Amino acid sequence: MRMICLSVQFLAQYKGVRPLSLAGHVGFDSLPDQLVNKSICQGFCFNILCIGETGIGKSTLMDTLFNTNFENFESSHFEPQVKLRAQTYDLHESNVRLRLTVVNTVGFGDQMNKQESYQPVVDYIDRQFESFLQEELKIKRSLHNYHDSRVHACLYFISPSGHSLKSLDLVTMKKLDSKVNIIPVIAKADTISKSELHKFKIKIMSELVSNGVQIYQFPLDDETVAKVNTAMNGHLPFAVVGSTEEVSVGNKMVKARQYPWGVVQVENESHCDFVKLREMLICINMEDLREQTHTHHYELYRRCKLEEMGFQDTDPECKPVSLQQTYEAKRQEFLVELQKREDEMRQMFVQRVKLKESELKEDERELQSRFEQLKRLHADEKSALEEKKRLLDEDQSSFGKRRAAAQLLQAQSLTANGKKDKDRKNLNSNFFTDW
Ligand SMILES: Nc1nc2c(ncn2[C@@H]2O[C@H](COP(=O)(O)OP(=O)(O)O)[C@@H](O)[C@H]2O)c(=O)[nH]1
Ligand SMILES: [Mg+2]
Repeated sequence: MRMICLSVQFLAQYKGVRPLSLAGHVGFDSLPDQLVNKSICQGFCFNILCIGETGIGKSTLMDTLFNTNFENFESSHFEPQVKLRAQTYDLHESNVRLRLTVVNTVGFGDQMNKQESYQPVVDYIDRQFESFLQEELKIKRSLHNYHDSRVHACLYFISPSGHSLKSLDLVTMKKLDSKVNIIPVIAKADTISKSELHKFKIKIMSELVSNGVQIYQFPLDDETVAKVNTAMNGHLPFAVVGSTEEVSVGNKMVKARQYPWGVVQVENESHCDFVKLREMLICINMEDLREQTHTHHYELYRRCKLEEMGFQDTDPECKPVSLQQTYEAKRQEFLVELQKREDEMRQMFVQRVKLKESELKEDERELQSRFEQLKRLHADEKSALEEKKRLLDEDQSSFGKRRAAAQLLQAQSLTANGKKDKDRKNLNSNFFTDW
């Protein structure tokens, strides 16, 4: 049925293509089988992101869903920031190989600041898109053996409060709904009564709608699964119970959680929605989740990124623009921008030189005036010294004169004294002679 549906779509795409009937067997009806064989050979890849607070039951549900024991690291409630831990496993069922990556949010909801909780998740999803885009843009691409790490499904674990969604739940889902297929689940659904669960589901859905949060809707375009998918869309969010413990019920062992008052069977549809989730996520819609991721979420990321880089499909007059034209236009834009910046830098340089020149001139003027001042000071000091020297010379010559006069006087007085002594001696000798 799906094939018929697809072939009608195929023909509708190519208007003007004439349908022709074949006269006999050609063989291209084996194409679907060729595709199946090729896919089986290549194997499949699926990546699940589990978002929910620590201890809400993420690891247990993953173990229960895939019937195995994944590497589980218990984390504390005191992580300084949210980290995303991705583990990749190789799983085999019959002849089908599945490379499964389980990404866990460690420390989600344990921070005071809500942004610190959702931002690492947003960044992680974008990083996976970015590395795929980078691979696509390479000249030598190796997409056939590229490990596609884009998140195909995001299980968002809601706490079974029975009350309403937390603001962190709404903010996170709103931030992610254009990037990933969100499947909300009510965790530990065995801790909430049946009537409360019913009301809680209605409340959650109405809160999601009123806040414009777009969750993943199981697709209805494939007629073979449209009925079951329609019914399942009405059961969202699935109320799940996880356990890998085997408990004996009747004469068989089943996965269950045992309580003093009874047993909650994980795979019993009247106990919880675990089977619905497994059917929808793995058995029916895994391929659609992968396809939606590529054609919807990745496409949006790619478009925004390429537009940001300046690429466009049409010009303002809606005429198609080739990659070459975009490249030329960008190159021209770049050259104009470069020229503009060069001019700006040149102007800036000239201005700076002018400024420096005027600063230097100012310095020179200042130095000149200081030099003049010092010269004046020096001249003043020189003339003061010369005056002092002149005075000193005068003093010295007057002193010389006075000294000469004094010496003359001294000599005269010495001569005069000598004569007096002689006269006195003569007088004395005359006196004695007379006597
Ligand atoms: N009542 C109940 N307990 C659960 C359920 N799933 C897990 N648990 C328990 O919750 C605890 C934390 O589970 P875990 O899977 O490690 O939580 P995680 O931190 O989100 O990975 C464990 O003790 C589990 O046994 C559930 O569906 N119902
Ligand atoms: Mg865990």
